Amino acid sequence: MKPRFAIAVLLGSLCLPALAQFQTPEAAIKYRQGAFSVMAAHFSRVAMMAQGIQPFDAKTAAENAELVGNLSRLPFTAFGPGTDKGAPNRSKDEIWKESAKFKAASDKMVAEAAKLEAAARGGDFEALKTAVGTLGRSCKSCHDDFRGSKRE
Ligand code: ASC
Repeated sequence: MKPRFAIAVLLGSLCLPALAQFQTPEAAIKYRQGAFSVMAAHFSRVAMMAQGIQPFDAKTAAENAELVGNLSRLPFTAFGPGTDKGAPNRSKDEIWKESAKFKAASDKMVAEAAKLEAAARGGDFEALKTAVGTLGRSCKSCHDDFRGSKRE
């Protein structure tokens, strides 16, 4: 390895943890908002079937629940330090002040989304209803604790 290249690689790897995936706080905020919003769209398609608002179709439920499972794993990485401001958002300071509690809530949501995915794949309507209820409560509990009114 040429020395100049080696230095570039070293500098690149040193910058990586800080910048993990986002160049700016605004980019992180928009990313997590986008992930939540697409997740909500797919969750609501499953939830509407579970609630009898839409007819139950096992294949549609499984496809949407799989997306919910995958999308649930995205937002947490976009709540890094310093991403409280940079674009309008509803994050509360508790996200960073009680970061272990926030991480636990996020992990719970991801786990419940995985259960929803498994239930939908199994095709059992009662199991799907239960999983929709648990995941919905996990969304709500995190909103109650960590989502506030809009800030710039
Ligand atoms: C949704 C959605 C949420 C949750 C929450 C459940 O479909 O967008 O944030 O369910 O409302 O209480």
